[in-house]
Amino acid sequence: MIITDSTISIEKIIEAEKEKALRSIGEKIIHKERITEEEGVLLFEKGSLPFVGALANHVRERLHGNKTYFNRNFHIEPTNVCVFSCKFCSYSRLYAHREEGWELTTDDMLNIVKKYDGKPVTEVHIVGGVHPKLNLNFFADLLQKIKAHRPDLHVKGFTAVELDYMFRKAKMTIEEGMKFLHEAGLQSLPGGGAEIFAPEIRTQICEDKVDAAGWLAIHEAAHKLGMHSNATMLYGHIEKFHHRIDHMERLRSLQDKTGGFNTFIPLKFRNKQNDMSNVPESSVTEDMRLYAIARLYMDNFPHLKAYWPMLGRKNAQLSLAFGVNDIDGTIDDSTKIYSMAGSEEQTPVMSTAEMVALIKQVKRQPVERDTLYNEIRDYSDIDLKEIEVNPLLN
Ligand code: MET
Repeated sequence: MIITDSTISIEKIIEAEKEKALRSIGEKIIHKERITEEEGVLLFEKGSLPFVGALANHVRERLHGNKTYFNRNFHIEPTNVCVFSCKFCSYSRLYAHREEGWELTTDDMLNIVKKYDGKPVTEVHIVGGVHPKLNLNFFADLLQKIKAHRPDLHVKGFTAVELDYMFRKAKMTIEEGMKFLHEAGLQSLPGGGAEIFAPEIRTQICEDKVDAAGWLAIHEAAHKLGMHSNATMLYGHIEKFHHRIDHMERLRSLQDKTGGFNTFIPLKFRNKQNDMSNVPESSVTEDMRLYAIARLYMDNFPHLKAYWPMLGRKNAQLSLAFGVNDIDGTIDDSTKIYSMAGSEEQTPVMSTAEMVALIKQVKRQPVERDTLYNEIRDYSDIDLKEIEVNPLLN
């Protein structure tokens, strides 16, 4: 079935589905009932793209209407030198080969922040390799200096993997370490390092970094301090459908407990220049099915994000019809993680005008947000030409 007419009701789409078990999942979704793990797996096994897509779009519009969020942000990647050897990673260099990588000083990083003085960015996103010589005090000092220079810039930084290493080296508990960094200026956590939680996959692709329980405990500790965080899932490699659902289930359970997650961000495995280059990448169809099923399963996550530097901007635009309501930020060519893994976005930068045009082209409503999803500006009625010429808007 091809959905070409947006006036076809979701009830009709469910009714037309041949598979009874899928029809019953559809009924649950429209009655706002939670779907089970078995039903999640069934959607992956049997749900056609039009079926899961229409349901996900229904949920997305129920939650957010046409609103599509983005922010104005930049990244700092302090180093790509890393103690870990994740097989899917195209970015890191071991300490023994650090001359092939980069190690920024505090001043280098402050100079990156200063480059944005007077520019209307609202967030800096800090992630990178887990460097054996950069410790908790180094990063606390960096946070303090960034906040002293620009107090209104929201600092979202360090994956649970990076934090786990920092806290262990500092011999602090998770709670102590998190409080220490929070007081130094850390406001939110990004979602990275989650990969796939199930140990039979995790040990094959990233055996030496923090396990599922450790990752979740760090996010829980952040939530307890009133901080918010995001969660990712690296998909499309050697995991099976039930591993994806198991991953989402663990996140959904923690979210029931804390409510501290903002956004779920599926991350597509890209296969260039890494130890898993023999594994083929997922198709765009499978990517869109994944977004849709994630929207249906993660019923307590307010937002679903398509990270465009990984997916390419055109596919990120397409995902707006499959449950996605956020396409991350302007980025300003400040991250190398996915370009090094072979993404078509080799220099990830989008102006606000480009971001707005991308969203408007598919008849959605572009809304700039801050890290915590406070709305900053609705661009629906602002002319693209005006955005291009006004430095405060672009
Ligand atoms: N160091 C991070 C992690 O494994 C990833 C960010 S840089 C590739 O969680």
